Amino acid sequence: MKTKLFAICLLLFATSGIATISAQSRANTRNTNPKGTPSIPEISPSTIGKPFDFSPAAIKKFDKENDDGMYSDIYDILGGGCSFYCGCEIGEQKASSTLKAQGKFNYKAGNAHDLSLETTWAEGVEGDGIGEWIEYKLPATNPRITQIVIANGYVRTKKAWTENSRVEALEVSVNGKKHSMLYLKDVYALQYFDVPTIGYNDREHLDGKAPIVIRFKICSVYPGTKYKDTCISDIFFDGIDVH
Ligand SMILES: [Ca+2]
Repeated sequence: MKTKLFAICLLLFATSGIATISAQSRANTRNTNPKGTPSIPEISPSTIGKPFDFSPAAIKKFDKENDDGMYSDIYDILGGGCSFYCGCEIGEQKASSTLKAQGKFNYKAGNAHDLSLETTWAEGVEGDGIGEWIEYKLPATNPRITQIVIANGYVRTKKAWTENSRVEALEVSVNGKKHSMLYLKDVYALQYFDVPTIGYNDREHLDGKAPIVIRFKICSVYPGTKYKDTCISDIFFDGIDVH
C-alpha cells in the first residue's frame, strides 16, 4: 500500500513539474518572435470617448455653456483647468513628411500636439503614408507618461475625417527603441491607450539625461474615401508626477 501511495505521489510530483516547466516555457516565448528578439506590447484602446460633434448647433450650444471662457473653443481639448499639462511639456515636433498647406489650412507636425481638435498633421508622400512618422521631443524632466490619447484622422469635420485616411496601426518608439504597437479603432472620438511608462523613473537624477524622443510611425491605415492623406489631429498624454 505504502509503495503504491509513494508511486502516486511521485507521479503527481512529476506531472506538476512538467506542467510548471511547460508554463515557464510558454511565459518565456510569449513575448518573443521566431527570431528570438523581444516583441513589443500590442495595445488596443482601453477607453473610447464620446463621438465628436462639431455641427453648427453643437458649436452654438458649447459657446453658450462656455460663458466663463474655460475653453478657447469647442476644439480645445483640455481647457484652462488643471491637467497632466500643468507639468507635461508641448516640446518640439517634427515629421518625416508634411502635406503642403492649402489656403488657410496647414498640416504641420506641431498641429498634432497643440491640444486642439481643429488642427491636424497630415503626411505628405504619395499613397497612404505607410512608414511615415511624427516625433515628439520632450525634456528629460517631463513627467512620466502612462497613457497616450489619440484623435485619429482629420476630425475638424466629419466630412474631412471620412475623406482622409486614418491610422490603423501606429508603432511607438522611445529614444530609438521600439516601445509598443497601438491598434486604433476607426472611430470619430478620442481613443485612450494605457501604455508602459515613458520617461525616467529615477526622478532625483534628471540633470544631463537625454531628452525623451517619442516617435509614432504609421504601419497601416483605414483609407479615406477621397484623399490618400493620412491625418492625426492630436496625440497627447496623461500620466504621473504632476500635482
Ligand atoms: Ca491638433
